[in-house]
Amino acid sequence: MLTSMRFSERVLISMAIITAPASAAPQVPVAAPTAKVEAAALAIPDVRMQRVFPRVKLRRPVQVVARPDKGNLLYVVEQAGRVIEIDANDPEGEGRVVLDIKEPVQDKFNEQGLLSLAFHPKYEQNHFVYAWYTAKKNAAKPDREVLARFTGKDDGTIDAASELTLLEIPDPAWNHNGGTVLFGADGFLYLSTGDGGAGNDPWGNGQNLGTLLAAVLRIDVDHSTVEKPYAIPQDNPFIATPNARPEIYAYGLRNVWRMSFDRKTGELYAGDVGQNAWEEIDIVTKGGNFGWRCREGHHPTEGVPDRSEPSAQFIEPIAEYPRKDGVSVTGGFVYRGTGDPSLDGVYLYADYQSGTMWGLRALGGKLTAEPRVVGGKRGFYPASFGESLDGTLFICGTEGGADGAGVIYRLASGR
Ligand SMILES: [Ca+2]
Ligand SMILES: [Ca+2]
Repeated sequence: MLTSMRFSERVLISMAIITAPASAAPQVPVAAPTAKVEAAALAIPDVRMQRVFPRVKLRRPVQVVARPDKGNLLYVVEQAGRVIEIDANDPEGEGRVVLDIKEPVQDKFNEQGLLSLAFHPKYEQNHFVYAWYTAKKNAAKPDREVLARFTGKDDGTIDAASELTLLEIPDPAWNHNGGTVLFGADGFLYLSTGDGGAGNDPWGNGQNLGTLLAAVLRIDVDHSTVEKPYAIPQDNPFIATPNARPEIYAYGLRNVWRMSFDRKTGELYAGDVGQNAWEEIDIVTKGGNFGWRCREGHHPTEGVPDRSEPSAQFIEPIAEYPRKDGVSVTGGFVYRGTGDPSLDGVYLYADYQSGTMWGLRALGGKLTAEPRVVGGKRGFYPASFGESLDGTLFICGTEGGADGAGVIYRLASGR
């Protein structure tokens, strides 16, 4: 493993080579002041957590999302099936419930519930909002995961009766349900599904392109077909592959709980929760196979002898951490706000159980600064990071146990 210092030096050297004109001879060494500036640009600062919205009563908040047309409004997803609206201009406000779908949502086990919410990029015009949740079974339907569209009202609430089901995936086990729903700059909806559950992928979903599980999906929700209430983007990678689901954008992913786009580079960062040994961070690329269940982090798994070695077919993670540092990765965001320049370009992520928070820098799928512990809090269970329209980052979760009080912190550089 390279140390960050050695890695920085290597980057500087390669940059010097790239930026030197072809005709320049002899090569001049990198001047010390330039090296200092570059080293500062690659540094990763400590990150402190500042409690915000203390009067908002939250139970198991699992996501904070910003409304695209009103930068002051943040929506907090509660796992049991409620959405709470918070006005950031009213730091002492109590928030208000704008959606309650506890009735259809199955929230019996810890990984179940209303898991993610995404506003359509043109929400101001169409008032569409998308939810990913585990649903209660009934006489007609089994345990399943549901991607549904709801419609917001002019008063800011979301009409529970407006539900339109876009996708239903039968779920073989209570765990590993993904799941982040979000929109890309391309206007398409992205969804992480999880491998179905149990342990060690007993159904072989990880490497199976014929299932929507263990994947990141990409669909066009602005168009529909006779068969489906959505369309398949023309350049989806497996659209012409026999027996593959055309919705699949990337696969070989065990259970991407949280993923986000770097709003500057467009790269999709995902935290893929590991089995018994390694938690990993991936940069999800179109058509990519991220290795599960042949690989866990940078390591071969047991029981798949023919396919467990490093191979060109598997895209390795950009970072990993072992069990001693945590048990369940919560993927975060690359900071792109303007208020905190030292954090620009740092990808933040955390572990749900240890409460540790890390930062790293990456470019083009490769680390440019090794992960380092930047903060976190013992006894805090970070369920999700969130990003406001201006790029301010938040983190939400519970304190005093996984079922403790729901809290939101704002993140800023410094101790
Ligand atoms: Ca499941
Ligand atoms: Ca992997």
